[in-house]
Amino acid sequence: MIPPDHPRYRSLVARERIAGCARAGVVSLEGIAAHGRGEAFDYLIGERTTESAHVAEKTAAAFLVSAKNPVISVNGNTAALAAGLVRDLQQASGAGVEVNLFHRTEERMNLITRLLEENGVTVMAGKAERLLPLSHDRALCLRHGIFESDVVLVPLEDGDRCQALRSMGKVVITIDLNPLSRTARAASLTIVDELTRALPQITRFCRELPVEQSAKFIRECDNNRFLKSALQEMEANLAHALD
Ligand code: PTJ
Repeated sequence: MIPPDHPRYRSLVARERIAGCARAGVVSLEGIAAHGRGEAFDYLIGERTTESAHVAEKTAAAFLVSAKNPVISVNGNTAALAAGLVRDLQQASGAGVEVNLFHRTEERMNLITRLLEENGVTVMAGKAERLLPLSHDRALCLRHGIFESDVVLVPLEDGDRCQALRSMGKVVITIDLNPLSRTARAASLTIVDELTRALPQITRFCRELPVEQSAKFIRECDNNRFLKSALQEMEANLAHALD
């Protein structure tokens, strides 16, 4: 039991959740490593939503509410940390939710689907086909889901799949604390913020952003600018870390 007055309470609770979900088979062992990398970058960004991430979150909402066929792709880490937040975003944006895994097994697909459904998410069902330009099972997705989507939100994604989705002409939005990752650089829009801070903001903006402002955020979206400003923020934090 983690004492609520521990200075690292939030981080320790998330870590415990990832560990528990790894034991249950929801999170892959690789997912534990991915979480640790995320924690390290969160230290660098100051464990808060920066001004530029805030704009990126508004831009993500603008893309989602303007899309014809938006889909949220959920993996083990996202389901473990944010099943209820995915439900809220699905309700606010009208997006479909597809479970799509890097380390894919039928058992994990079923466990993650169940966890999402227990939290009120409507999960897209059907037979996955090899439709993405990737080798092996990473190519699998639903024809009426990710394959036919025009805008796809892929939090904590692998760089290869992000590039494959871009090559299919989709708007790819990711949430990734590492602004140097291949995913962050390949995406149409990267939100450099922690998953559980970012999702509620995107949900709020899906509900609040006036339609006329959506077009402006989409027009002005510049992924490189978001990445550069995250790196500048980290640089400034490092420069003053021990002041
Ligand atoms: O459940 P599966 O089988 O689909 O596997 C999921 C993982 C996450 C293991 C897989 O997609 C993977 O290997 O991802 P990567 O390539 O490690 O990328 C994950 C990225 O997410 C890294 O750049 C991390 O810094 C970042 N990250 C980790 N946790 C968070 C995060 N970003 C935001 N919020 C987090 N909580």
